[in-house]
Amino acid sequence: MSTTWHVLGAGSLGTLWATRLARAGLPVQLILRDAARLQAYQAAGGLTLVEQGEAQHYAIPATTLERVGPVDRLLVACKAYDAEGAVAQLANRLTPDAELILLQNGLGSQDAVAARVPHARCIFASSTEGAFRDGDWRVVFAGHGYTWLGDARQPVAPVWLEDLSAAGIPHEWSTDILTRLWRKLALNCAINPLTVLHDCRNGGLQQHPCEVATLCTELSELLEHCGQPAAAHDLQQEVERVILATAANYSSMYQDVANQRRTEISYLLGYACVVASRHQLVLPHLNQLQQRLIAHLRTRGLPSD
Ligand code: NAD
Ligand code: KPL
Repeated sequence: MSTTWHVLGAGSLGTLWATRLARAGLPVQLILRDAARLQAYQAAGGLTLVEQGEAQHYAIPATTLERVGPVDRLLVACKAYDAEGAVAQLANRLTPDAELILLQNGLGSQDAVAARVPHARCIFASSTEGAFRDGDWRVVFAGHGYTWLGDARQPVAPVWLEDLSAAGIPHEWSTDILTRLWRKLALNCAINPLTVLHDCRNGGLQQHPCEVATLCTELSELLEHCGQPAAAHDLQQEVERVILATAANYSSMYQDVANQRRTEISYLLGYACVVASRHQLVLPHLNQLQQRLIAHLRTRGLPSD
């Protein structure tokens, strides 16, 4: 009998993973916040995944944080700011050999979760897949991509990667997952806040080449100081390439702000600034960007953390 995939956070990525695992015949159970969410889920009768305009319904079993039984394998698909609190609520249900897969973008939340569950194996993930919710319990698979998974403390790949292959989830085991996460964080820091402040699509940043270049210089300096020179390599060229390749898109942070949702600023730009100050690095443009973004979020009535 395969180990059950417990999915904590039935939002965009959680649904994208849960539905593909379930349709491959693998055991999946959703863990919902409380009885009210469970009741709403049961009324909907399951999750819906929309792929290329076609909606498929999956009646995946669900339970609540309070009622979940022993958990061997946990996919944590909450936002970065919710991950630690959500995991803490079920820490006493984790078995001695439990493994957690952390899908959060940015950095900081993974260490916070790992500190809450010191006996569990925490696998970090970085994904370029794209999904969004277009209704309660309904998710649109918007962009095909790849997910890198890795464990900086234990380089041996887990056997359950074969479940991901069976489910058609494109993935690769990475022995340098921290470098991947830092690189993605740097890309997000160079692009996302500027799209919010200039109120533009990613392509609009082609009108601000000096601002982008200055941020890339400071971010590269930070990466070098953090022992991540590979993540700094040709950063500016990659940022420019991503701006061009995604010119018509709105960044994830832009979309969060436009939809009055809390951003993950503390795990992206905020994390970069905290680490810079820990290294006593003076990065004036990065700090100024953070202050401008915080002020912008406050004027929109959004949390600035
Ligand atoms: P989301 O907001 O769509 O889903 C998060 C879900 O977690 C929500 O359903 C929320 O109700 C649930 N949740 C929060 N706290 C909970 C708790 N205590 N108990 C149970 N459920 C709880 O978020 P998302 O877009 O799926 O993003 C998840 C993470 O993945 C983020 O860090 C994001 O940056 C990253 N990511 C998302 C995408 C994407 O395309 N959506 C792509 C790459 C990375
Ligand atoms: O990941 C992104 C995001 O919007 O969050 C890209 C497209 C790389 C822009 O930073």
